[in-house]
Amino acid sequence: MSTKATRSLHLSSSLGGELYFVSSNKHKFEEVQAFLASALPSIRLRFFEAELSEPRARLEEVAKEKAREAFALVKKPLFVEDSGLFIDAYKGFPAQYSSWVYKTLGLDGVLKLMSGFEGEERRAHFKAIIAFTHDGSHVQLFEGIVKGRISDEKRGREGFGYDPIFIPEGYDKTFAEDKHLKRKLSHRYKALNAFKGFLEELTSPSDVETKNER
Ligand code: ITT
Repeated sequence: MSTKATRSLHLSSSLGGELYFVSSNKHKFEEVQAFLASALPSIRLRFFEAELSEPRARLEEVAKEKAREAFALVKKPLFVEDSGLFIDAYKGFPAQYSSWVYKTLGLDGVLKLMSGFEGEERRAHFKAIIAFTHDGSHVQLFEGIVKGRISDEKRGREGFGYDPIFIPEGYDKTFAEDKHLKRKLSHRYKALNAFKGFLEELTSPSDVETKNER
């Protein structure tokens, strides 16, 4: 059996059909749950609520650190996610400071920062990094990005965080105005889709055998 196939089998059995999502954000969990319930119904998703430390580093580094810290608490296969809003006109700010900016400046503060910017100058994107670990040491990352722009005003009541001021590319509604739009296009759903491919490979015995035969 190839090393990759052995590892897949080991990972698959350590997963045991159960997977933890660790976060302080219940809205995120709801979105993750909605996705996995229909995409991978065989996996039992558990929510472990915890505020994990977020060093001021790139999302990838933050997500890795969060996964390792979460494993010390849960000691079961798990994933975490770190996201951020990146505004082109501010060279990607607030990025890893997204949480802090949301709590301090708030949406009105961000809209103020954007006053005087028009059209292309309002371009922004969301990025999500999912970090999965089954042993607290190996960490796999999955990325999702959605491009869009900052709206002129807050619109909509769905979603959370920056959703009322983010309009995905090719549309005129904010994520907070249309949760179906968010479900279809968001950074989180794209990262989850990539993660889903990995989980499918992990939990499908026939796939392991096929690889084994190659
Ligand atoms: P964790 O415990 O999972 O880290 P969090 O709310 O701290 O939850 P992040 O650090 O990943 O999440 O998010 C940084 C900021 O970006 C935070 O203010 C969120 O509200 C915001 N954010 C994340 N995902 C979002 C989304 O899908 N739509 C709008 N805002 C989002």
